[in-house]
Amino acid sequence: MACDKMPQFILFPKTENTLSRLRNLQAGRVNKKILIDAIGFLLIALVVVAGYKLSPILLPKSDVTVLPDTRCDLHKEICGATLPDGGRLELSFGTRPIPLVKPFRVEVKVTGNAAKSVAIDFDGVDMKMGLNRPLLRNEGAGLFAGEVTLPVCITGAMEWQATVLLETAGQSIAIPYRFTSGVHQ
Ligand SMILES: [Cu+2]
Repeated sequence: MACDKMPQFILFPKTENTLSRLRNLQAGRVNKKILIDAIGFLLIALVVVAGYKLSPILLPKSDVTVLPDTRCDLHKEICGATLPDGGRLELSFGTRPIPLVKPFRVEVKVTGNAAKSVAIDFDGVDMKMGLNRPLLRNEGAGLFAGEVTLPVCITGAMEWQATVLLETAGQSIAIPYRFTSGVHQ
């Protein structure tokens, strides 16, 4: 009656060899399944971690967003913004109108507020143009400067957003400026 309790033994010769081979085969299948599950899980974890790490790179992170003065044209003039805790910021480009493909100087002047660092992020409003975010050098007395080169847009005219990213002791402030490029000059 031992056979009734272990019906699988009827189907296979009762040799130790076959049984151990069967066990190895089953163990192998289980191991393979666990391995595939583990790889799947690791891939998902990798995507989640990469997405989390990349998100502040792709979308500049800030505590406050301040809109610049309206009706200011960066192609022609210096454009200011009033900072949340008082103080002013002025953005200007060394070459005007703003050129494409040729590098130009970017200047940010901060007054009435201690800036720790200033970067500027250039991207298309309706078109992702890749990461273009120079960190500006501190030239002293609240002046931060650097160089940037903008690519030509294949569709011709396009709207750009130049977001000044200002780090002060207390907070990070984003000031999104807009301008259009590729219009015949
Ligand atoms: Cu474009």
